[in-house]
Amino acid sequence: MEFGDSSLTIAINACMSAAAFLICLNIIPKFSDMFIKANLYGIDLNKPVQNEKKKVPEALGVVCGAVFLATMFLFMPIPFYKQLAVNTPGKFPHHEYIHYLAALLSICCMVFLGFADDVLDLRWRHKLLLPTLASLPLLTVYFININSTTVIMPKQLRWLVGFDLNLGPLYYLYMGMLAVFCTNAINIHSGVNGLEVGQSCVISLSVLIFNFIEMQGEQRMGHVFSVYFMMPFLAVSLALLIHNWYPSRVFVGDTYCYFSGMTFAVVGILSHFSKTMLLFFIPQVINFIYSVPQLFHFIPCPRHRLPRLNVESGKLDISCTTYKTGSLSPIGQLCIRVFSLFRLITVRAGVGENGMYTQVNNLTLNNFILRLFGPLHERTLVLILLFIQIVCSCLAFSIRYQLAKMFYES
Ligand code: P6L
Ligand code: UD1
Ligand code: MG
Repeated sequence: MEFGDSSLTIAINACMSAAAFLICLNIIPKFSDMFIKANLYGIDLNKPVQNEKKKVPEALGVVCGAVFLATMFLFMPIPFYKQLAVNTPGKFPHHEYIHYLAALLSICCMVFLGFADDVLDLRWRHKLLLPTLASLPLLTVYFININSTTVIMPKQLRWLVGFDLNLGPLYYLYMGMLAVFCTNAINIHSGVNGLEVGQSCVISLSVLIFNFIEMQGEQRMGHVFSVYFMMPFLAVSLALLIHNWYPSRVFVGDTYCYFSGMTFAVVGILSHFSKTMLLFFIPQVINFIYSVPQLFHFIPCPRHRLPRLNVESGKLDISCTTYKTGSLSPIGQLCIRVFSLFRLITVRAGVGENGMYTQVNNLTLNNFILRLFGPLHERTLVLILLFIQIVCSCLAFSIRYQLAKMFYES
């Protein structure tokens, strides 16, 4: 396919994305009541008491996912219109077409499994299993069609391991883990109105910028493929963001987090920029690393770790987890000691009855920001977090284009 061709198909994709945006924007409110009737709702935990009984429809990400999939199904034949018009037997590029099918199968699986999670409230270990399962179609196609498992080594290491290193099966493990990481990292960096969708919008916009920069290079078709997925994704996400923005009229649910994480993983893997993709996840990586002690239960992890509303001031305070002093495992104690050494946590010993308990703030980036800036209004907190996401995207670009020069030629 020539370059002129792909600019036409990109333009068609952009128009279809605009239509998807408008459709999503209009149908999400219409679905809200149906979701509440079907018992798919949550309570906004950070709103004052008079609002506490108000049901907010949850898992509206499934509407976005459906509109996204429909858009892609309609779009899919378009990049192949020339071959379809002629349809010479044996000439159709099946190996290219199968990429679209596998990508959409993986995303579709993930939306379905994410919706199941929202309806059934699955356990944490399932949250690791589901993305692994959903990424299998993708990995199979990667194996059949691409099967490139070598990574280019930085200049400084070439004397030791050579120009490149074949990771073999480890590379497939890495790709499976990428899907698990992307989905769950977005899901746990959440809890204030608009954050889950907001961060996804910033990431997809960054990916689009990266794709348009790289489209001039050798790997053009990979980046065009990524653009085809990212534009409709950004469109449906923006529509959802408008409804999910403070004060939320709908919640996105785990469905959306899985859908968005999987879309990023699919695009990163099939278009060969998974490492650059990870660079756009810096806040999520930091939030994940900070959360590790609670995720592995070295420190108790309550069901919700989102910041707590101070009803008098109307602002959000840090939320805490409490444990009996001295009851932590040695690893938990070590985590507390290391984090306090770097002043990353607030520890209050001697609380509760008889002062037998210790309180630590929940280990999330949200709480960390609140520690730095003091109590904030929910909307301010989201804006700060999204601003951090944007700054980190700029950092990612400078790492990718400046720092990478020190390790790789060109
Ligand atoms: C395809 C191509 O562009 O080269 C890549 C360029 C290009 O290098 O590959 O993305 P690709 O593009 O497929 C590599 O092969 C860079 O973008 C890179 C291999 C080594 C990757 C190393 C790290 C990835 C970071 C993952 C990066 C080169 C510069 C390396 C600097 C490394 C610095 C990373 C800082 C990240 C991140 C900050 C993380 C915050 C940590 C906070 C800790 C408190 C994940 C980090 C995980 C940490 C456990 C198509 O055209
Ligand atoms: C993850 C987090 C949890 C956080 C939760 C909500 C971990 C390990 N898990 O759990 O700490 O509390 O997301 O984001 O980090 N809600 C709000 N306001 C919002 C978004 C959600 O009040 O802006 C509440 C609602 O009650 C909603 C519920 O969170 O019903 C949804 O939580 P869910 O997505 O099921 O939580 P997890 O993803 O399991
Ligand atoms: Mg969630």
